[in-house]
Amino acid sequence: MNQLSTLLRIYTASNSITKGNQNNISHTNLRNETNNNTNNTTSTTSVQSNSMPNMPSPSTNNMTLSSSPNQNVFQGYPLDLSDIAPDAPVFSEAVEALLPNRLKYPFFLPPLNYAYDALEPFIDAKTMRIHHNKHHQKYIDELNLVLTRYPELANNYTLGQMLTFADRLPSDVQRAIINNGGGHYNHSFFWDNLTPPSPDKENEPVGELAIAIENGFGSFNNFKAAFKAAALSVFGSGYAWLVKIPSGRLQIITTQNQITTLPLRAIPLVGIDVWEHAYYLKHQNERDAYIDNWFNVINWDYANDIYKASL
Ligand code: MN3
Repeated sequence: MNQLSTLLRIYTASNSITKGNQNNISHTNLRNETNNNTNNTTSTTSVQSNSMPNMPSPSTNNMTLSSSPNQNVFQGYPLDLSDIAPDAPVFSEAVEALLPNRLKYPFFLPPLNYAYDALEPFIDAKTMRIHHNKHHQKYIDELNLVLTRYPELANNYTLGQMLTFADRLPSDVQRAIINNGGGHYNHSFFWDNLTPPSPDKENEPVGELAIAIENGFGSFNNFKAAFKAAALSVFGSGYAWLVKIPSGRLQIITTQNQITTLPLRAIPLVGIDVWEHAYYLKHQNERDAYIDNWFNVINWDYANDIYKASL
């Protein structure tokens, strides 16, 4: 089965299965792209899906990890990254320069390119402040803490490498790095992928990416409808993404919790955080309205820069 059909199956599956199995199917298929070990993948998802959907709860997940019967499935220390050159890019240098891939330990909260209230009225200042200062910071703190246990890993490999090759991480920290490293990566991207709204024009794709979206989805409106459906389909916490997959095509995918697009080798172009902490203060349970508002503050220039760098 080629990668595209697998990706399509991810999205289709999440629309057609029962609630109880939804997380596992989506996540398992995603990880199966590069990882034959489904036991650990499935257990990661099922553990996380039991946590509160609106809280990062990395400490809770770490505690669950230590009592998991499936934890001893990878190589553990010493690292099984011996064939991976330290600091080697996963994507091209040009693409990685625009993404959080090159971030290295110790990790810090990146400043926003705009004020907390700059996305009003679409995303409110209070949500932005708490989301950035508290939620994102928590992932970073947990990631730095867990990496003190593996200096060789911390000092040699980029965040992008740790997440791309997460199936090879030491088993006792693997889940914590997927959760908290993924949280750092996804949020770092999410902030850069937002921009203050323009008062006098509709926020639409630009440049080469605009053409690629037209070609891939028929029209921007078709893309919006498909993307919104995908974002609504995420059960519990996760993300919807527009990515460029290795074959070169654009694709909409979803990921659970803080799973990134990296295990798929998919380059993120646009991504929406649909954890409840991203919208609950302003929109309460109305994810639908949050998605509509978010479309007004997508940074299409940034998305197009990434796309152009990938060509
Ligand atoms: Mn978030």
